[in-house]
Amino acid sequence: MHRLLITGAAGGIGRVMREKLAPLATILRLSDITDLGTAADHEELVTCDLGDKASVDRLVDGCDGIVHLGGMSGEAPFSKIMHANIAGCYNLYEAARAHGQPRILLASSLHTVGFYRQDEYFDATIPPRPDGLYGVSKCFAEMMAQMYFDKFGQETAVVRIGSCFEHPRDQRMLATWFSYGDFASLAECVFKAPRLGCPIIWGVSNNDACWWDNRKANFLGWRPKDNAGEYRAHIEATVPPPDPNSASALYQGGPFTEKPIYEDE
Ligand code: NAI
Ligand code: 15L
Repeated sequence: MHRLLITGAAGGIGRVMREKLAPLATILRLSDITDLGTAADHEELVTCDLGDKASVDRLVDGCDGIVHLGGMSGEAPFSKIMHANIAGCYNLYEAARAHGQPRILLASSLHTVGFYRQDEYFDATIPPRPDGLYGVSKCFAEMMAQMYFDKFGQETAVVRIGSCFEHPRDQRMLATWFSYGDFASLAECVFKAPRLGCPIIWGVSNNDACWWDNRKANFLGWRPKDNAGEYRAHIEATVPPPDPNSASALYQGGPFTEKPIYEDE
């Protein structure tokens, strides 16, 4: 494709995808509200608040694909979730509708289903059980993707990311870890697929421990390669095991299930 937009490009996943996804497009348009450093020859840097509709409209103009990572990535007061995740998502879909419906890879989260237990195994047709306002905002984003597909034919890969970090960090992440390499290979499949539709895909590596059935996304031909199991011995040796009755051991959303509804500052 000619121009791929990555929102949230200054964030943890965005900084890595800035390098890994460069081969997918001639030009990478990178946006965030925070500093993005210096542009390489193939990069355009755009400071953009996702909550600002006119700015998002200009941001999306001329793009052939979007990896939407920007927004609040954890529990936060409602005003922040509302601005970045809910208004931001609406602004992005409206801009896409106005500018030729570029295919979108949407960063959803396991926190859409955080109140399911760790001894449950299911596919993406299970009803959501979000574990906080952040999870609810990701449910909203997933519904926006479905509605814009049904109403306008806008294609989106809804990726319910587990835990996307360099390495799994604790026992729960032995099941939820999503390696950067597997994220990048999924993005390649999403943007190269002749037909995408609006699937919900579990963003998770090929871990020995597994809570989610991804077979409905098999049509994409994506096969994650990394396995958090390779870190099990290291985690067990360095991270104290959680109390078996704690949220970290009981629920898929782990400690997110115990966070309060934060007040606005
Ligand atoms: P991050 O917090 O490191 O990056 C998010 C970026 O969005 C930040 O650079 C931030 O400045 C930007 N942002 C926040 N509000 C904004 C606004 N109003 N306008 C424009 N930009 C704004 O998060 P991370 O870990 O890179 O995650 C990326 C996406 O993936 C997020 O949407 C997150 O919810 C989702 N995700 C990440 C997971 C993970 O394990 N890293 C797990 C599940 C979902
Ligand atoms: C998420 O949705 C967060 O964005 C990320 O920072 C992690 O906390 C992840 O979930 C997780 O639960 O491991």
